[in-house]
Amino acid sequence: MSRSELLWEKAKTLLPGGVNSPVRAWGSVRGEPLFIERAKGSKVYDVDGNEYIDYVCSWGPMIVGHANDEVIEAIEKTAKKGTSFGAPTALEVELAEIIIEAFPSIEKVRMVNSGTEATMSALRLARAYTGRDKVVKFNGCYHGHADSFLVKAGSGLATFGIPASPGVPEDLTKHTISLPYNDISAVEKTFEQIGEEIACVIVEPVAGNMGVILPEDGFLQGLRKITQKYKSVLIFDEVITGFRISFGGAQAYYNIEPDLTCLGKIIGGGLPVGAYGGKKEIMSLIAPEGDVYQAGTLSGNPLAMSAGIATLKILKRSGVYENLEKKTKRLVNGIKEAAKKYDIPLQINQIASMFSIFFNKNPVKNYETALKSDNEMFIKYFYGMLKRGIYLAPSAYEASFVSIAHTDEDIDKTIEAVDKTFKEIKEG
Ligand code: KE4
Repeated sequence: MSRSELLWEKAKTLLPGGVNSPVRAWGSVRGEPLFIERAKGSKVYDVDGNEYIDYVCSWGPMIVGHANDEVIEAIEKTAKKGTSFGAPTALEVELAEIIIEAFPSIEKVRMVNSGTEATMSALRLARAYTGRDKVVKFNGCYHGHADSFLVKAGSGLATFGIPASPGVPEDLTKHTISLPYNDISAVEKTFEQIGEEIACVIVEPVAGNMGVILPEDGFLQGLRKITQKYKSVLIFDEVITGFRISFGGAQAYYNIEPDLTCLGKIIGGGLPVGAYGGKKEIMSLIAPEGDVYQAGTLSGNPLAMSAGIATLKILKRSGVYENLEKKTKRLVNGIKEAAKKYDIPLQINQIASMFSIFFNKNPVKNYETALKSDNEMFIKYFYGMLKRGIYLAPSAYEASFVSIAHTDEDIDKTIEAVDKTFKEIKEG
């Protein structure tokens, strides 16, 4: 047995499903996960010494590459002075300043320890600010595992969410309405019916949890207009897109100003982090300035702050996003050419340095279409790429990410692996 296999057998006796987060268990690709021992730049290495070009990037955070020298140096320097004080530090002020400068819609920001905490707190804040209980989300968007977001769409419009997990009370999810992504008329109809009861709309401005799905023209603008009309709070969940799509996130790219923004992943440079922020008028309700309670022992942790600051300083340098997009587009074009060469029906949604492949004849513009993709093809693709040294997310409904550490040689090797994998699939 390989070391991965031995560790897997042991992990399954100690951790639920052998993992600390479900998607890592490779259930969607019916496999057994590799245990990763170390990583550097664009590469990850499993415990058996195999090297892979990594497009998971820890689900987004590692945009400057694994074990980036500047990030590691910042963490080491900070760690030598202690790891956590439970007291204010200059580092959290510095990271807050960088975020507020990058996101004009954010006048005040609160650090937390995960994206889930960020969206959970933003929802509580929106409910307090409006005095309303209802929340609108979108099918296929994932905002972390807070109860209010674990809902399945009700059967018709404006019908309330059904719990998507045991342990989530229907009493809570009845306040959540989940609508089809990119369907602005469904949002209009819902607001016409119960707009005065809706505290907020929360949306991934570019969806990254049903595969990558881009907002159709007018969708985000429509959300902004409707929430202003009904005085509901518009929350952009930019946990993935923040500092990924551009230094100012998706809101800068699409020039839309939400009322609250949730961040995570990249701003912690690979350490546990989340943040939510927005207009002073709203954020001032958060304790201790206001009465909306939210707290956290390790919020603003010095190590996470220093890793985040080092990461954002690198991203702020000129040409970073142009280069990321150029590499990503070259990879995507190479994949499209290989699909054409072997006549494999495929859609690719790409923006900046994130993309997804759908084995689907039709353009994928919402969750309902994404679900019609050929998952068996994805599994063949996943393993075909893995055996050729390419490490992809073990699910058709996750995003692939390119980092500044991915070289031209990495991109060439990946395109070659795609060609060989598609050839192998075609020849059966
Ligand atoms: P965390 O609690 O996992 O830090 O963040 C939750 C979250 C919130 N909002 C968006 C848009 C997110 O994508 C996430 C978390 N993303 C998933 C993968 N797409 C994390 C991976 C995992 O669950 O292990």
